[in-house]
Amino acid sequence: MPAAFYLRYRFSTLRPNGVLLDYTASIKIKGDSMHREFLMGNEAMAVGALAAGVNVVAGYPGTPSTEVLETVAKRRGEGVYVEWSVNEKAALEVAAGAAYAGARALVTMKQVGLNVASDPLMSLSYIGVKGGMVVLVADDPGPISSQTEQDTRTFAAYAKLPVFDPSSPAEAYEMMGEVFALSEELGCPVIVRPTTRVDHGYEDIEVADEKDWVSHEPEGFVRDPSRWVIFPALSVRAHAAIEARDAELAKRFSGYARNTVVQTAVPEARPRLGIATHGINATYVAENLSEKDDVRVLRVATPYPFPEDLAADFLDGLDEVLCVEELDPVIERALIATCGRRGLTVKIRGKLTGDIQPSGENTVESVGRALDAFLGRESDVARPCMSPQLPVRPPVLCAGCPHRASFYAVKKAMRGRKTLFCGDIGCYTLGNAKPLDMVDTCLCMGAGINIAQGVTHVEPDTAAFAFVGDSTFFASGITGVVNAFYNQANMTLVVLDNSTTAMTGHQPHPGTGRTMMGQVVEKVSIERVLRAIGLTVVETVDPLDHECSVETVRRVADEPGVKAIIFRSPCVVLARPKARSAVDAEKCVGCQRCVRELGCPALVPDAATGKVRIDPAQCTGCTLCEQICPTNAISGGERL
Ligand SMILES: Cc1ncc(C[n+]2csc(CCOP(=O)(O)OP(=O)(O)O)c2C)c(N)n1
Ligand code: SF4
Ligand code: SF4
Repeated sequence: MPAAFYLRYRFSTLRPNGVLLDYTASIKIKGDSMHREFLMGNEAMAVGALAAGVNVVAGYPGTPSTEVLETVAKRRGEGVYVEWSVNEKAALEVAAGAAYAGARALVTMKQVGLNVASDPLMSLSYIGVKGGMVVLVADDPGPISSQTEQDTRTFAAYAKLPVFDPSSPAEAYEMMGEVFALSEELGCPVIVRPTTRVDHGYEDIEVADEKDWVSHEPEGFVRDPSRWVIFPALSVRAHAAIEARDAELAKRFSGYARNTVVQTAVPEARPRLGIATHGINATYVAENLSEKDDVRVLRVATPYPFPEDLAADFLDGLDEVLCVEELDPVIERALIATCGRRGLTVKIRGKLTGDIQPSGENTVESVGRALDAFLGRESDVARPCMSPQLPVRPPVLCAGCPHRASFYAVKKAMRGRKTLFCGDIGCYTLGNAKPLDMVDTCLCMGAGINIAQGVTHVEPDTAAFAFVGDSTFFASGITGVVNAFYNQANMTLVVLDNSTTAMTGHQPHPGTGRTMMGQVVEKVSIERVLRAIGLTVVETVDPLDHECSVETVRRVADEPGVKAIIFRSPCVVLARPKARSAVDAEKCVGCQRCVRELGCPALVPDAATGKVRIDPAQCTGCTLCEQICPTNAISGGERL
């Protein structure tokens, strides 16, 4: 089965120790009847999990992982339970509980989500599971849409859990059955870590017909405190067992068919140079090699436990190896260790030697340049045409976004005062852009509320505001408010409630009253949560009512202690306009106050006259500009 994948690399396969071995995969996701589908990598993994008989799927949205769970929700059969959990820690614990009860469970998140879920994951590594449990963590080289460029392969080694690194949507689909089988066999969670180009790349792949999907009946939870209750005595035993298991697994992975050594088909070749790679980089390497290149290639699909025996076979007879990797130099370090342990004198090059860029995403072009230098060749490999340089377009809040109105109201209300505006993660981070310029700090989800408290301990005369989105409030904001209230902080919490998780594609959350199973449920009220914590000043305002918003901020900010304003107005992508605003050119005096103060992309100044017109294709009729124009030149807007 995997051989077909490697045929695309135009190499003849070579394993110095003989035939490629596959470990037993008890979950067959290749059925008797197959069909082809053009799938995104994330869709492929979702379908792979369903075909492998997954029973319970939980996750928290985050690019580039989000579509996995959304596809499960769309394509699941009756017996499959799916939820957007309140955050990644909750998701991982829900999946763990299901796996304790013998279910096959999948949990999905982006790489920074694993930081949130790391507490249960580290302990779960010791406790283990009964049903197969797959932890799907999407990494984001670049980063393109994340705070960090962390590498889940490194995290997996830290957690001492096996990790699989797919290099294409088709392989990611096939791996799902293998990892569920392995997890069940070993009794531990297994991590799958695709990167953005595998998550979001499309491929025409062969998948099992639905009638052939595995049906898995969980045994149910069997009470056994000696197994499910973590205590130091259990951890002492478990740690020793994990070390032994991972050493054994490293040997076994040397025979795993997706860990491969291949070499170019140059007649009489005796390559002295090797390339070690992984994931999507394996495809970039293949794109950049031709039959003329006399080179041996190691592709590592299981970076932890590292398949050292296979790596030693690969290194045998080579002078130098270039490690083509993204994020951490995981393979590079493992090869250096292999050489050290086995007394091999092969020079290992890569990120640590400056031959591969130490950070950022690799491309076909950047890998091509690195290979040209390493192989000492004039490149005659036809490179795919470079995409044209596009104008730089910094991200901005959408026209009519209610977050703009909220920021503008706070800005106006607090003008002239010593303030601190702590932001957070979501669309509203874009409030940092000029002309709003309303985000002084942004660290990670939920952090702004605590950072505001920290600053005021040092600067008590600062009026501190913490802006948090509704999804972020539920994910990791509530504990910050409890901390503030309990520790007698003096700050204003501003919840920007657009009734959705907008940044990641409008997923439901506890405040929306919808679940991923399609149920309409009681909303968790942000007001009631805040009052239950003990806040006595909690005001809810429509940010598009500018005057009322400014007056509320002025009043609330002067209250002592922790107080809250909830700016509630639906995301503009979900609330279409009834009528758009327009500028009366006769009345417009060209002062450009609307443009200078709001920065709405629908407001277009005329370079010659200075007068402004409104782009009807973008305007959402939010009326904010109407409310601030000094000559009442703008009118006509209406929101549904
Ligand atoms: C730990 C973590 N998990 C997930 C994400 C991905 N993510 C970025 S913003 C966001 C939530 C945004 O929703 P909300 O707070 O409601 O703000 P909105 O975008 O709707 O304005 C999520 C889940 C992340 N950055 N960090
Ligand atoms: S009404 Fe004004 S501020 Fe609102 S979207 Fe239209 S142009 Fe922008
Ligand atoms: S604020 Fe009013 S008068 Fe000034 S430029 Fe905008 S539309 Fe014209």
